Amino acid sequence: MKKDFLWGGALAAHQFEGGWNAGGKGPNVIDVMTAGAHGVARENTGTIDPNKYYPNHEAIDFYHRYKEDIALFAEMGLKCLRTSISWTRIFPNGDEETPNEEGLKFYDAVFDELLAHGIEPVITLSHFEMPLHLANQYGGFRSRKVVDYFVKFSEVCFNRYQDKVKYWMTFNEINNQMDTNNPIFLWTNSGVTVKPGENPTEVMYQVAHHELLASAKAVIIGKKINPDFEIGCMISHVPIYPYSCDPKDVMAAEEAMHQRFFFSDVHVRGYYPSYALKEFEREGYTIGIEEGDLAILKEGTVDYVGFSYYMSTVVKTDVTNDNLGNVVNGGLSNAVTNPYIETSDWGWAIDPEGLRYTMNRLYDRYQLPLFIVENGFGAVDTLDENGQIHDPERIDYLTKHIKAMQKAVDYDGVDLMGYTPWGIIDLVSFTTGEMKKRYGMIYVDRDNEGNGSLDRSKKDSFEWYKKVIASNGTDL
Ligand code: BGP
Repeated sequence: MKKDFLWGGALAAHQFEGGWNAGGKGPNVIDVMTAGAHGVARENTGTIDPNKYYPNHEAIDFYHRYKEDIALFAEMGLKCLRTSISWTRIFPNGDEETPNEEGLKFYDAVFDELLAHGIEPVITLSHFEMPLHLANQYGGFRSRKVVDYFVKFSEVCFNRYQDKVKYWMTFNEINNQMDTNNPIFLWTNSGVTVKPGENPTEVMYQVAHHELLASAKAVIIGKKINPDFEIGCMISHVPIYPYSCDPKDVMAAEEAMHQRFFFSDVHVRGYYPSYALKEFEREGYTIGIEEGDLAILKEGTVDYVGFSYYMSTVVKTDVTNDNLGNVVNGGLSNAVTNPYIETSDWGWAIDPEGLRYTMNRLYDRYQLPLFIVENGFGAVDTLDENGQIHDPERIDYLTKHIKAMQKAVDYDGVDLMGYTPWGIIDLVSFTTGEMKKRYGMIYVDRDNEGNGSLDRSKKDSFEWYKKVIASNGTDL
């Protein structure tokens, strides 16, 4: 890999910080979500119910242990750490005039600690952490006011951390909400719940317009504050394969891929793709786009394409799948299982070739540097009699994906900035709220009910990844 390749790890504030009401932080949309399990949806309780358990409230308590954790990240040799700034630490309700100084100071301390260890912060501004007040009071990104509040929050962060942070992303996995069958996505991405009688897809596109506008405005302001900033988008990329070479299957996959590309097409190109405009027309969607919006989208395009890659999926014509609302089929009613590949315990298809395929498609389409900002293997880890974790399956998953990534770079010529595997330290799962779905190379003693010492220990993958980074990816 190139000399300055950003080997790192990825996290998100709500999944690992804890301290949900510390330092003046306000509640966000995830703070009202209980724990679910594989196949059991998380409940959105709307307000905090003192009788319920909310896994994100304490998470793994990085808020109080950041020095210890950053020392471990440094020992592993990370060149960068991707995390998010929790919006409600900075604006507890979202619509205040002035930011919360204590929240700003927390990230000063975290970024200083990272930089002191030679670790570059890579920052997502919105990783499912919208202030609850903005969701309840304004209907989240249904409202253009929330566009202004997000832009203000971004501006405050850009100004404050302009000498500490160079790499930014606006919205995490902004395209998740294309799956309107699963209410967790519109809620966590945008603070939106669909009302009876509404067309969920039309609501989603309206909300999407506001987010794309907010992202473009943030990019424009960010570049004025510091022209050296690199500001990217972040999409979840789950490639969709045709089930067979039947041209009907091929076209079904092509059409479904519009879902995957819609957001990045606008982020990168600065205009709505023709297939989306045709869809609005065909379905009779009325999307409120005000004068001047399109010029802003055009001006505020991104510098790089950040994406997550976990799995691939398959579609087949003439199939109707009634198991929607399931993360694995991504809301596609014609999704089927891929007979050629294995899945994780959570049903996620393990497909390293799909990463190379994705990198080629994205690079070909956009001709911008790519950044793999999430990839990983969620699994149950078991302690042996000596309290050690041996995780050969995780090492195997990551090795195969790194090899596929290297092939895309060395053989296909894709320009890649870095690789940050997801959940470098165990954290709360986003989709299920569980602790037992672990991605980390550092184990955290905590279970699904919130019991455990929170002590940290190294898994086998810790030493393995350390060696990978030290050899710049040659010693796998
Ligand atoms: C992505 C999110 C992350 C993360 C990851 C793994 O969708 O950006 O926040 O959690 O997926 O998903 P899960 O935690 O549900 O296994």
